Amino acid sequence: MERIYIGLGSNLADPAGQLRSAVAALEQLPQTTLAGVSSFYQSDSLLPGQPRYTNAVVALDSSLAPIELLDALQAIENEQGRERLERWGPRTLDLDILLFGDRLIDEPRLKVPHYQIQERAFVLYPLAELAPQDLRLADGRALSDLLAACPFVGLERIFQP
Ligand code: ROI
Repeated sequence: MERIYIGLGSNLADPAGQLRSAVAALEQLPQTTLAGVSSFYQSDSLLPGQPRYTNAVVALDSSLAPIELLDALQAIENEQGRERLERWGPRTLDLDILLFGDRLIDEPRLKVPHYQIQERAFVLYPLAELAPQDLRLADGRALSDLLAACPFVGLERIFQP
């Protein structure tokens, strides 16, 4: 079993409902138990001209292999109507593997820790709700240092619906 953190995001078709459906789907994954769900947060898109996003983080304990989990996450995204029209386009559901135990993964399909984790308040603050205070990423960076360098700006915490 490894502790895995998944970032969830949506900005189309009832984003909070999309996140709740995704949590229910994650709970059904084989060889996996749900260990925690953060609050939901709203924020403007990093790219202009898109609706606001709702984001959250989920903790899983799983014995799935990373690529098996990635395939399962993409299946959930597809089941929830994700259309891959443009790379950074609006989406009904985005599921990102943020951290996977102590692993450093650098494969074409999967880079862990997620490469933009340090820039994204909408990932770091919900992650901090679930992770131990002294968490270090597999690359040695302390979560507390990343939080200190990424102000809680533009985030609106919405209590878990
Ligand atoms: N902006 C926010 N606030 N949340 C996201 O999940 C998100 N995802 C994206 C882009 C378009 C970069 N902006 C985002 O992919």
